[in-house]
Amino acid sequence: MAGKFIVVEGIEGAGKSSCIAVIEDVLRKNGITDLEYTREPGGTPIAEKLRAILLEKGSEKVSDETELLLMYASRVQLVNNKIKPALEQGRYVIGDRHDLSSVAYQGGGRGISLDLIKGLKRMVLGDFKPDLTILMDVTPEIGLSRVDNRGQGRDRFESEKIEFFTRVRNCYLAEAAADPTIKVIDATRPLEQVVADIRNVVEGFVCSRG
Ligand code: T5A
Repeated sequence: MAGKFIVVEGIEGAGKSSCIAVIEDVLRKNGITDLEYTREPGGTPIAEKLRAILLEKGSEKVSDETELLLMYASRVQLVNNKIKPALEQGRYVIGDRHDLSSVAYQGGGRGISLDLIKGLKRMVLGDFKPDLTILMDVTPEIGLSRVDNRGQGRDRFESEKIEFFTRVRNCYLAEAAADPTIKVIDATRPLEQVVADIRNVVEGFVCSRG
């Protein structure tokens, strides 16, 4: 496709919002100004309804398999109706989470088989994948303390135990070790250092594309 899809991943409070701002800045300074933004779950009217179901702390337990299927239902709506059309027009798309979140959270966190998740992905999205993924890596302790400092309470996922986020983080790191398109940033450090590393990764990506 003519455009490029850059995704930011990480556990809660890893600093994905700050990372997206840096990506945008680097792209604009390189003359890439026609940008599309997405977030997952969500990003289209139907996908946003699924997001509300997924994040609310309701009285009915959401089973792990339902969670996985709703994540992919949301993702397929977003990829088909927003991401692919933008890429076909030659635009850059910056995504707040994508498929790797399902591998890390529903696979690593919930314990659903990674083969099953990757098979489902292939079935509904084929070989579609981001051109670059930036994984903001923090310990769950640091990430959750940042979430709490925002003072907005915790959603259904943020209410999980530390052990859940440790499994999610380990799965993210294992996937990154096996895929050169995933770049890991140590996001436990002060923001200036984190920003400098993100800048280098995105500059390198843009230069490699000419
Ligand atoms: N999910 C999602 C799945 O389980 N499977 C899936 O397939 C998908 C797509 C989405 C939830 O759904 C789950 C994962 C999630 O639990 P969400 O509300 O979109 O829910 O949650 P998050 O994406 O985690 O969003 P957050 O806002 O919680 O995380 P961010 O974006 O990483 O946090 P951010 O950037 O706002 O930073 C948090 C705070 O830390 C500070 C920032 O200023 C901010 O206040 N900060 C730093 N402070 C000090 N030093 C640094 N280096 C800092 N970097 C940031």
